Amino acid sequence: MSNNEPPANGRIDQALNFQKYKSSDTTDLNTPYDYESIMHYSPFSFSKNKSLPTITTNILKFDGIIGQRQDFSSSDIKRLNQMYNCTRSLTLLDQCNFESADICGLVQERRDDADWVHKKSNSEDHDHSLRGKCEGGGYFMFFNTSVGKAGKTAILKSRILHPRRMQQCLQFFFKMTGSPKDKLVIWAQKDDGSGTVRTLVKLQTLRGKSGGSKTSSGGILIDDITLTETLCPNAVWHVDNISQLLDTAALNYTLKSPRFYSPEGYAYHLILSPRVLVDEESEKYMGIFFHLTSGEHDGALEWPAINRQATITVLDQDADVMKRMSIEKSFTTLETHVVKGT
Ligand SMILES: [Ca+2]
Ligand SMILES: [Ca+2]
Repeated sequence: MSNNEPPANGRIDQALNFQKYKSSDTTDLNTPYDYESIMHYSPFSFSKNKSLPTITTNILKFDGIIGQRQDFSSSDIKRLNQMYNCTRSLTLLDQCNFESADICGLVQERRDDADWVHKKSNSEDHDHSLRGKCEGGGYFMFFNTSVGKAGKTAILKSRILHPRRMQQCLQFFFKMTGSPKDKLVIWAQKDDGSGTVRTLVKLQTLRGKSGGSKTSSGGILIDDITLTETLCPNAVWHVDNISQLLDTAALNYTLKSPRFYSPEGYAYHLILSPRVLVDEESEKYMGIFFHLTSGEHDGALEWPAINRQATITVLDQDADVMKRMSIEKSFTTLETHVVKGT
């Protein structure tokens, strides 16, 4: 169909309703394509022959949903709130928990070798959003690397997002169960300066588990993607079985993090003490300590490291970034903290 012609079954006098618009002429207000919108036309809108549709959906199950006039969709409400300057999140750009078949408007690339599969939790692979809390529910995206030729690729692409700030942080949960040769590559496609989004920047390459067999027997799972307009944490320390540690660890038992480096190059460790004795009656506190340690760049750094800020966040892992109740504490290193050697 050209820009101004209706489909074969569309009424000529309604051609206006079939016009295509450039993304620069419209705005999606940072919301995904919305099959459930109260504004969406139905399959037989403006048709000459009422038994043939003018609109069919790429995801079949939405054929019966488009054109609904029952109520606003959740994205309709989000867009209305934005258009009329009602409350909106200042820092959340996008998030997806893959619980709906529309996979938040992410698009499967057609010119690659395969597609990601929208998969339901099973006994081996669990969804992250619901983590078994809801029986029979929980979806994630899966790329099977155990079949097909070596080097096959499946690309999942977001719609164009419109950031409002200078910094963005992309976070998601993933699991790679295949061979060490499996790769999950994160790309960002950016404005090339002329308003066209096409400049590709490789952000990171994640690899399958080391020590696995040469031929892959598993795949790649992703879930709970969030894109916020904040600084990403400098380092993430994942402590397994934290609930169990909080209940059963010996008093004043400590756990040491790997060595991390700050953006400036200072090396540091975190120490976690799951049960700390604060006073005689109580031993229910968890302590987290931060200390600098020797590192590869020490010779080139300024010492003592005064007026540097450290922020420690205990991350609530709720899949919905808006509902997380994380705890955050910051402190700045001062002259008075320096312990002078003799
Ligand atoms: Ca999920
Ligand atoms: Ca594909």
